[in-house]
Amino acid sequence: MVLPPKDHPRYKSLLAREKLVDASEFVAKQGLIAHGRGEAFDYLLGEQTCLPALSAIKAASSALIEAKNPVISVNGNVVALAAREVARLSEISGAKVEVNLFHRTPERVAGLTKMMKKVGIDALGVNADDKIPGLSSERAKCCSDGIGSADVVLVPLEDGDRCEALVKMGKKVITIDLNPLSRTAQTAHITIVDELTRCLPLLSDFVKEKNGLDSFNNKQCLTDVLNYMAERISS
Ligand code: PTJ
Repeated sequence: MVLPPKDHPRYKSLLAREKLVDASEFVAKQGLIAHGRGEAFDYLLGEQTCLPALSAIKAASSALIEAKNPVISVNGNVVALAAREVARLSEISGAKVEVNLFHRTPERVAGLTKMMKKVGIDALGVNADDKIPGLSSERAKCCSDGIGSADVVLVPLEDGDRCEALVKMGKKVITIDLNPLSRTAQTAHITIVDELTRCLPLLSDFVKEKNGLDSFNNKQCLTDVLNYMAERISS
């Protein structure tokens, strides 16, 4: 990986791009487009965690603390950008990690599982023996001892169809998505509108401190985020 100079004003952004390029064997090409969309929304947030996002992170912390069988679902972008942050959250919360891909190939699942192994996590996903009902995409394939039997699923950088299908299965769905208007953001129970690598450490800290928020309204939170963006634009 070619590291950007640390004093570059866009260091974090350049580093994220390098990480995606470095793992390009296992990141979907479409994932690069998704990342660009995320970057654009992050500009509107001022590349910082806004107060409504902080409430959502606390609500997510409560959900993970109360969960009996939580699972963190990871795709190519998530592993490339945040394998370590996912590993820490998994260790602190006791959540299993499952590789679940939209553009699924056996090679990508195996490669991403290996990348999680390097950070100490035995991720599920290779032996997918279960299906999420109502999905015709490859994302339906999941593990019965992972997403299949989970009560709470954290699905960062998700596509709307699966989010909806997981909600229909009766699971509590937490997502991380910089786009507050996406179908995923609108469908999940708890939407953290924040950048993945910025909010995961906060979420892990809150879970560790048993710091949560029980009363949370996702629709109101999304409205608050949109108002925050609008105020930033108008000022
Ligand atoms: O690895 P695969 O095959 O499972 O494919 C993964 C992608 C990301 C290609 C797939 O899930 C996809 O197409 O996702 P979408 O529908 O483009 O949604 C991704 C969402 O994540 C978009 O709304 C982006 O704004 C948002 N996003 C992108 N990068 C980040 C992000 N949100 C938080 N942090 C980011 N770094």
